[in-house]
Amino acid sequence: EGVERTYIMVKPDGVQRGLIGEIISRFERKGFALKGLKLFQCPTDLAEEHYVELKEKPFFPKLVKYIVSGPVVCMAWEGPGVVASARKLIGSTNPLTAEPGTIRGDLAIAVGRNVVHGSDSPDNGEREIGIFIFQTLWFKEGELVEWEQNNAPWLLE
Ligand code: YYY
Ligand code: MG
Repeated sequence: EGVERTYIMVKPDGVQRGLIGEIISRFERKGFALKGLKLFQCPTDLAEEHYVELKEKPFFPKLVKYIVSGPVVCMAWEGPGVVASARKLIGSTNPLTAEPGTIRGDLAIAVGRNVVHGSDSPDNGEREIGIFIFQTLWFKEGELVEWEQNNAPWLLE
C-alpha cells in the first residue's frame, strides 16, 4: 500500500491560456511528489468514462465536448492527504466563488472553463490515474515513474 495519490489535470482552457506552468507550480511548491505527467489529446470515450458519475447531469455533453476540445496535461501527484489538499489548492467548482489564493479563484471566471481538475476522493484518485488491472483511465502501465525525490526529508517528518 502506497501513499495517497490524486489525479490532477490542466484542462484545455488552461493549456490554451498558457497556464500549464503556473498550475503545475502550485502543486510542486506545496511539496507533493509528481509521479506522472503528459500532454494528451483526450478521446470522447475517455472523457465520458472520467466523468461517468455526472452522466445524468444536464451539462454532461457540454462538459465532455470541453474536455476533448484541445490537449490536456495529465498528472499523478502523491503525498499525505494529497486528495483533499489538492482540492483546497484548486478551490471550489465555480471560479467566481472560489477563494482568492486558489487556482480557480485566481485564474478563472466560468464554471465551464475552470482550468483544472482534481480527484474528489482517494478511490477516485486511483480510478482516474488508472492503476486497476482490468481498467486504465488516464495513465497506462509504464507511464508512471517510481522515484523518490531527495527533498523528502525536508518535507516529511
Ligand atoms: O470536482 P469539480 O471539478 O470541482 O466539479 P464537479 O461537480 O465534479 O463537476 C465537474 C466539472 O463539470 C466541473 O469542474 C465543471 C463542470 N460543471 C459545469 O460545467 N456546470 C456545473 N453546473 C457543474 C459542473
Ligand atoms: Mg469532480
